[in-house]
Amino acid sequence: MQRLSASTTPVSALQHHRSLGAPGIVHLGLGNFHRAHQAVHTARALEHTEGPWAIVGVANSSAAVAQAMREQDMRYGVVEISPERTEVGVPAVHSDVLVAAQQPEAVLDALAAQETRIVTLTVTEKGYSYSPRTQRLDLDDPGVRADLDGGTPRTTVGRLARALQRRAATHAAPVAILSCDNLTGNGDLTGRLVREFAEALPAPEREDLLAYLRDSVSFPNGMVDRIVPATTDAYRAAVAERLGLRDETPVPAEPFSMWVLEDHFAAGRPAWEHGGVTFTDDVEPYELMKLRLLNGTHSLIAYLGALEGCDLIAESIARPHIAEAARQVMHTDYLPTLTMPADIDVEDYSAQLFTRWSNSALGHRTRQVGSDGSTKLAQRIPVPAAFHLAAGRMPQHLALSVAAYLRATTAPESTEHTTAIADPAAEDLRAKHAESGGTREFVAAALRDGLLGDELAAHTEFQARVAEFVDVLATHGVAAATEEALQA
Ligand code: CS2
Repeated sequence: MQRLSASTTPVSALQHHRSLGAPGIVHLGLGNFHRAHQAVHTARALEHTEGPWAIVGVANSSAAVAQAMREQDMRYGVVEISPERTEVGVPAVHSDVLVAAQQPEAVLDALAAQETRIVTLTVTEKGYSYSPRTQRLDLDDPGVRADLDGGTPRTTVGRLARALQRRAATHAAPVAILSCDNLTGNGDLTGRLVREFAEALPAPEREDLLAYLRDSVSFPNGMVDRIVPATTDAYRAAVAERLGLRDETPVPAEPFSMWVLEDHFAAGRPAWEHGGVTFTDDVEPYELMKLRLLNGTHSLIAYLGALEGCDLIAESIARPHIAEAARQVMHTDYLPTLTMPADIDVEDYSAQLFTRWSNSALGHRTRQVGSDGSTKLAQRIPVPAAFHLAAGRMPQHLALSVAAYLRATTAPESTEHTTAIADPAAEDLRAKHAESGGTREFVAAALRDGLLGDELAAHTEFQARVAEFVDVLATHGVAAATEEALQA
């Protein structure tokens, strides 16, 4: 079978027919999410209005995707899949790909190039080198310390700051840095972390970088949303079947996609409004709605499902007691903490979420959503939990979410799907679990170092409730725990 390439891509699948302009965007984090979300919205925008907005994609360490994209003239299929239909599109918007671990200098050059006018990032919650407890740059992180000492930077924040220094010292052209990760106030946070890096530099360097940041760099906030699983052979087969071509690096995605942005681009932007992007002065309501109703509920579905032996999110949400827990956490715990965006109907939005989670054709796995809970949950749970606790109410299903995470992480042997959940804090949590005299003590130890911020670390009642749920999960299982949360 012929390989997907510039010359073999069928016109019917091509999502961007015009010639590619200059590389105006450098993207850090060449994962599936970027390739199915930002790349597709950008292809649609460029199809409408041409411009110098080709994307240079930077993989962090994995060379496989970059290699396959090079072999395919930067082309890959986005396999849009639902139980009703499968469609393959080819967003032809990348002009080059780099691998940061192998080409760190080339990455700095690309970020610092005058023609680069936007830097976008999908480096996941754990890629920002910040302390979830203080929300500040983690100056104890060895990577951050090494980047501050000089040499070729290895962390994302270090890379951005060093590239911005180089821009300031050479052409001083403005640039926007656009985080596309699931973090509250993702643009504000990124800007703050880069400024904190700058502030930790010696005096002359510090002042030059801070002045450039102030005058020429913007950090728009944005909300991103598309469920994008990992690539499997089934998706390679789908491209082969639909296009008659071999694609080594296709991306699966649900049909739904949403991107809401603040329009603060210091050096211009693609006509994304023609590519399905919503622009608004206030992203926060969209961001919080999505982080809590989708992502927060997703975590609960993933941990309860994995603990019950479900491989897929769709399998998990098909179980009535898990669906009920999802409804409860959404409606009772998350919704009261939100001001919904004016153009979104809450009933429609939540019904749509259930449909999206139930997409059985997608193959989205509980282990994918469950992984990295130690960095994800801090974005999803503490603020809503504190909201209810301050009003004297116990958010039962948020406590259950934390309990299910702790149980899945400290009893990985529960099922093959809990075994497969990866988390940078797993070892530490398991050690605390092994050392503690009982579940109460363990939960207190787990939260003590700021896993879910300072407020929950000090809230003994919340911890007691979490501990009770951990025990019920361990001795009676998921159905009993969801029943108990419902009855409480
Ligand atoms: C998920 C997200 O893995 C997770 O934690 O909740 O990746 C989710 O699928 C996306 O944010 C959807 O936009």
